[in-house]
Amino acid sequence: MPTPQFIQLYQHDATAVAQELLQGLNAPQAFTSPKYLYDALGSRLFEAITELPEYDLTRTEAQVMRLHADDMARCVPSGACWIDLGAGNCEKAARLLGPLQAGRYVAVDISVDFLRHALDSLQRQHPQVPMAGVGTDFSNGLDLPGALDLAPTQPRVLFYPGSSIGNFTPDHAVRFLRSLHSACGSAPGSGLLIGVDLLKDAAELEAAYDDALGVTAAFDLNLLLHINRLVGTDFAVRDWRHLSRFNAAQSRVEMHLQARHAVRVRWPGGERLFAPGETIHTENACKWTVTGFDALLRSAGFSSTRHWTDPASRFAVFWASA
Ligand code: AVI
Repeated sequence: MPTPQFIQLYQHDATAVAQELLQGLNAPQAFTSPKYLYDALGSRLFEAITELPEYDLTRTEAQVMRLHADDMARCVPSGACWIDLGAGNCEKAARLLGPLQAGRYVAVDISVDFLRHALDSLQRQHPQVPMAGVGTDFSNGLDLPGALDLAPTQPRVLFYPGSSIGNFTPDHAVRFLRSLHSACGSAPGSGLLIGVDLLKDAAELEAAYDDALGVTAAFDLNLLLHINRLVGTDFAVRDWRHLSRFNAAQSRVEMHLQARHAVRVRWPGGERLFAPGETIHTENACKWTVTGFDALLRSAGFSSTRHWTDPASRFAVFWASA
């Protein structure tokens, strides 16, 4: 029985993290990177979000994959090396490895500790598919480690489901997609399979990011507790409220934490006073049209694209050939 290979590249640098967070908190419009939403509790709250009636992205993407599996199998090369970005519990790729005949599977996430359990059990289900887990922060571009020893002649399928690309600004998205294009390598047939949430009614989008149960509010507010641990700030959750706003000019839902009254936040060596109503911008979720996303893929270097949607055209999955 083969065992997966594990490679941990990312090393937590407490000073660099604190510097990055304080730079954002001190900016005229305070902001934080959405990656800090995902501590252990944040990751569990995100899983709960995917079950909410208002948040249909995850369910609709799964529906698109199910409805169009046969057509996708005709586009995606068989025997390919699948590189699953943000793999987590490897659940989404697990449904495709068999039907799309993967020849190798590489799960990528910030820490191999998130991957070990899922990869060990996936390996038992597919003993013939060599598997590896890579712990790396790929948010600023994907760099695959030489230790994977990827075969130059084996086609690669970069798999980036979940519309996480929506959490990048368009400029950042194009730079990131360029790095995925080069990670496709030079074997013919390689490409990117990516899920994208599509533009829809503003009220519906705002509700998807501000559900009636308050799970998304908890997910956003939990960021403050995470920052307290990372930077030594003294944020009190009760001083803040969660906001979800659709910004039509930028075609994105924005999440903000808004000060309920004047709030002084202190940390070792500094402080900031937030006026009543002032916000910290915590996440963008860009919503694309099919033509807009197609153009983005092409400007990142991908040649031809195919896409599939659900019957109501709420979500699209694109196959972009390298
Ligand atoms: C992970 N990402 C695609 C989610 C989204 O829809 O932008 C994160 C999220 N934020 C609030 N709800 C879900």
